[in-house]
Amino acid sequence: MEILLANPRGFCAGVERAIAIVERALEKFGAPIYVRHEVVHNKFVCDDLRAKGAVFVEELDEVPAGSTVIFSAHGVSKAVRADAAARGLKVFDATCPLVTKVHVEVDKMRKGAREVVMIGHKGHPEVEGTMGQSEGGMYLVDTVEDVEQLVVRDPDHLSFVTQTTLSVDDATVVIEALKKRFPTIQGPKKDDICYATQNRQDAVKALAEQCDLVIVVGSSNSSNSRRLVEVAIAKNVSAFLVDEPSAIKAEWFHGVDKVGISAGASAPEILVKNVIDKVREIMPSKVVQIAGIEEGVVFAIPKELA
Ligand code: 2E6
Ligand code: F3S
Repeated sequence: MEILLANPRGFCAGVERAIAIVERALEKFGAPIYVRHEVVHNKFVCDDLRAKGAVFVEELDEVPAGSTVIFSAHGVSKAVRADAAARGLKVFDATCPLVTKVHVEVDKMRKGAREVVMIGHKGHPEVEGTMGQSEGGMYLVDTVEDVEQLVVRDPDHLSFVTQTTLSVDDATVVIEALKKRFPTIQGPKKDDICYATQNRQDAVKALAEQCDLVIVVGSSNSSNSRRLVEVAIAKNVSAFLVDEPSAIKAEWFHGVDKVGISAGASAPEILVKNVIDKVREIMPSKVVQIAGIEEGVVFAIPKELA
């Protein structure tokens, strides 16, 4: 069997930065360091940080007064930011700069007296954070059906933003539906899907065309990782999301000549290596790296932690 490795795959610049912020805070201030929500949606990464002294909480009332808290890469609402300040917590913000960019867009739209439609998945922390940049005037849609049922105050003063990790193809369809229903709606040039999401989906599409099976390394709560599985399935190949090598089943490989492996933006390369080892244990295989674009994106960490 042949194992084809997607490129690019795995960590993006926002994830590298978020993990570095937690690690540096631990080195500089010592344990415990509180982190609001999983800093990135990966079990292995969070378990590793937990072992080093990070304490993950969902709400700020779980953080003792005077402590240091880090906001996860997915961002937070203005209310959470204000709550942290009111509690006198020392905050480091690991929100990905590309999520912050969307927050800034929402702010500008609202200041321009426009209501904002967000395209995103209900309940996801990034969606909660971005929707929480304004107290009112925000609507969430996920599907074309949601667009059809949307009731807004003034259809001629409407803008849209998107979650950063949507399926590029699904988002295009929802944006078209929005433009059809609200012809004067304004928005980003295309969408707010980040470079890493776009590149990993493109790489999985290319990979799926050459494989009978695709394995994506990532946790089940990772939106961008789940989208990679969907992209592969849309290319008519079997695809599975695995959090760790033990999730791999020998029966997946019956009649398979080529298996593609990719990883979500929050999945570390060590897990990819362990997954490759597990696949080769089941079926002796040659490993081939598929050529892909070099990303070369780096986001600096806050000066106080540098
Ligand atoms: C922040 C924003 C986007 O579930 P999702 O894909 O959003 O998050 P992770 O942590 O799996 O990936 C990185 C990320 C962080 N993506
Ligand atoms: Fe940021 Fe995109 Fe990664 S929004 S955290 S660069 S997946």
